Amino acid sequence: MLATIDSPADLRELDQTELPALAQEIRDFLLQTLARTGGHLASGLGSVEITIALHYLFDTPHDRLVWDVGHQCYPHKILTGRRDRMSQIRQQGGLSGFPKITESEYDHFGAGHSSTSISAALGMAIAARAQGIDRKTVAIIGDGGMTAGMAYEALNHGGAIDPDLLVILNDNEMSISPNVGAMSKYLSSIWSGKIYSSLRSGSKRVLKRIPSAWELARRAEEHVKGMVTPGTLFEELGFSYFGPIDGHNLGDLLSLLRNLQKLSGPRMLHIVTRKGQGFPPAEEDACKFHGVGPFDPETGDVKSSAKPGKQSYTSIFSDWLVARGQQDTRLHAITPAMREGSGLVRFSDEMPDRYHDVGIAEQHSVTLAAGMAREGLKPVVAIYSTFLQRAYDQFVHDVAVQNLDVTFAVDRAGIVGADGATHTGNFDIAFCRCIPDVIMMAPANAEDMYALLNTAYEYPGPALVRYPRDNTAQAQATDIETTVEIGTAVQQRSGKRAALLVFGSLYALAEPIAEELDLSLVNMRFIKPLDEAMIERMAREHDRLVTLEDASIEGGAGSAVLEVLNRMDIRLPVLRLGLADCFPSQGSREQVLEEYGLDSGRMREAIAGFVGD
Ligand SMILES: Cc1ncc(C[n+]2csc(CCOP(=O)(O)OP(=O)(O)O)c2C)c(N)n1
Repeated sequence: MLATIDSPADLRELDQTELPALAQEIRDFLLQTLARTGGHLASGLGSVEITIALHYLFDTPHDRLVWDVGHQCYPHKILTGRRDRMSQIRQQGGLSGFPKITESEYDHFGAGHSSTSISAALGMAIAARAQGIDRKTVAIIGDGGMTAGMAYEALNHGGAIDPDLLVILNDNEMSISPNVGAMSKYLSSIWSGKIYSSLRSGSKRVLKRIPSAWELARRAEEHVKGMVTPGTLFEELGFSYFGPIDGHNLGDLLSLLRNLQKLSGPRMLHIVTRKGQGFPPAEEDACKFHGVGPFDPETGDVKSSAKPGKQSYTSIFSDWLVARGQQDTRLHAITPAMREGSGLVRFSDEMPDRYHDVGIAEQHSVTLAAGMAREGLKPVVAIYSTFLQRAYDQFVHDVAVQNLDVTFAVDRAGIVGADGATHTGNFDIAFCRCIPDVIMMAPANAEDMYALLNTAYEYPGPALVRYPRDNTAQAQATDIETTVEIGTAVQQRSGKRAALLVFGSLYALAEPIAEELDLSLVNMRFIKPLDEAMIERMAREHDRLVTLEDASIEGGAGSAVLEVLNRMDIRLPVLRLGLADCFPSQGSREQVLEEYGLDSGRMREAIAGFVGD
């Protein structure tokens, strides 16, 4: 059946009785495809039925579907004419792993970061009304997405202005790891409470009897509402609440959605699904299969990507955090919903009282840390560079202005690979280095990583260590002692003509180039404060300077070097290597670095040309 569906129009040709079989085909297809490529599996397996139901009933692309985060939209891509390109998802030149407005007319709003869907859909619903267009708008958000403040800002607004907006709350009790927080408990209590069973039997009876007339639909609404008083919280916010219903039961989904289509105003449908549905290894360990590399579709065994003698920067941070936490009980670790990705699993197991998963709440995570620091704790916020963007004002206003002692472990700084532009951490240098009293560092290797984390932790104000989604040569030992003097760089090599000033992990690529071209080589370590004496000496001893960073050139560390030279009134040619003014594309980290001229071959060529070789 799936082979005959090239658009939702084809889907609508099917009889409703054929849809469960189609759901099975989509699952099989997803499994076989992602087993080869890897990607976001578990969430997509859980959203198959709701995707079918929405495209079956709603007039897409005229009606708008807005997927939150977007990692669960693979079934949507399969049903909207992209089935043949699924084997290239998240690869260079292939389909994005998220909805993307330039990719399809069915992708009504781009995503990647979570909890934007209700706001965007509300904006669209307001636009439809303002333009006199008869159209339905649907936001689909997970229970994880519902832990972010932005989702409530949108509910608060939408519930007061009567938009024609349907919010589907896809509740699987999982964020990437098990979901946290009071809202998560509230949703579970609705589902597990007695009300559920009475609703299920009651709603089936009701739905069978619902004729299409408006008045009866309204009466049905009242009836259903009467059965689901636990949704009061959403009702109080102005949303008519429906559910919870089993989000894998296509019959129930279609019946209820048909009636919801006839209503207007802000409505919320709460569906309960299972992450990884239909693939036992993913049902049992949804976290492992949230975003997964290639795996065996029979057993679920994931192919190892470990490289001998190498270690990820994340795992070094993980080792450091555990060791430092054992030594200092003031250390509290905070993550906005990224326990696994940020390397906090061991810390959470070993020091659960000092571990805080705050949900997808980056803003809160940073101000929470500020509050802790104000009272003498030593918080470490583990956060991806791209998600730190969410907490910029909290970083400036709550931490930096008050010069509070918060350590930021900024992971995924620079090129991230398959997630592409929405997740690339290319802006953190530019947006952090303009803030007074902050120190910002970038390690060139494992030993640096330990030393700079120790330095950040000892520093009594805001300190950031940025490191990439990459491996480095294995560290000799876990070092929680060594610190370095603030604002000092290390000259590693003396050469002729030009000096290569390297900020961070691209150092490993720069070293052989410096050897080959006989250039001076400096591991800058600090982005802020810069080692101005070193920059001045390098500028006076050489004809040219080259700066290198895994970050946006605009506003980046190389630009900071130019500012220093300008202040010193030193004039010499400077080549700044980094990410040009762009939203970097997706691919493997190596492919993307190559695309932007940051692989060793192209870098060597650019530097050789610049120094006149
Ligand atoms: C602002 C932001 N922070 C963190 C993430 C990382 N992230 C991606 S998916 C996800 C969990 C989403 O859970 P949920 O919305 O319930 O969807 P599910 O995968 O359970 O279907 C998280 C934390 C993100 N995408 N955006």
